[in-house]
Amino acid sequence: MASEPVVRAALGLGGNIGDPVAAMARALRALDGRADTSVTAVSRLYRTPPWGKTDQAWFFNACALVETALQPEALLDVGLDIERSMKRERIERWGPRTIDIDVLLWGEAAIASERLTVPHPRMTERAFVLMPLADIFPDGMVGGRSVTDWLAAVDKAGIEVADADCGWWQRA
Ligand code: PH2
Ligand code: MG
Ligand code: MG
Repeated sequence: MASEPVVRAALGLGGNIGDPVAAMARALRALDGRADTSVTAVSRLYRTPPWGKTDQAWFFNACALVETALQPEALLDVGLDIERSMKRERIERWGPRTIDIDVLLWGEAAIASERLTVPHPRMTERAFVLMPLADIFPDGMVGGRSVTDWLAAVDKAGIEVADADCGWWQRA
C-alpha cells in the first residue's frame, strides 16, 4: 500500500430486501476496516421509490466517499466480495437486492472496461444517487457538470430522508 497513490472515490449503496440499512452499514464498516481504504464521508440515509423496475419495494440509498489505494477494478471486486458475503443474490436486472455497492466515481478517471464503466453510466439520471451524493460531494464533476447541477435536472419525487444523522452507518 505504501507506494500506491490514494484516490478519492464515490460509492453508491442501496438495497430493498431484508435489512438493507444494516447491510449498508456493515458494508461501509467493512470498507473502512481495510488497510487500503478509509471512509471519509457518508451521506444521510434516504428512502427512495424503485427506479427502472417499479413493481418492487422501496429502497434505502446512501453514498459514501472513500480514500483508497485500490485501482478501480479492485475496488469493484472488494464491493462485489462484500455483496457476496452478505449473500446477495442477483435475480434480475434492476430487481430486488439485499445490498448493491456501485463504484460511481474514481478520482476524475473515465473508464470503460469490460467490467466497469466510470463515471457510473446512469448516475446522472438517478435522483436516488444524486441526492445522497450532493450531501457529501456537491461540487464533484461528472461529465462536465457538477453533482448539484445534475441533481437540479432530475425528478426527485417521493424521495425521503430516513436518517439525517450521517453517523447512521456506525450504529445500525
Ligand atoms: N437500484 C437499481 C434499480 N433501481 N431504485 C432505487 N430507488 N434505488 C436503487 O438503488 C436502485 C433502484 C439497480 O442497481
Ligand atoms: Mg446499482
Ligand atoms: Mg451494482
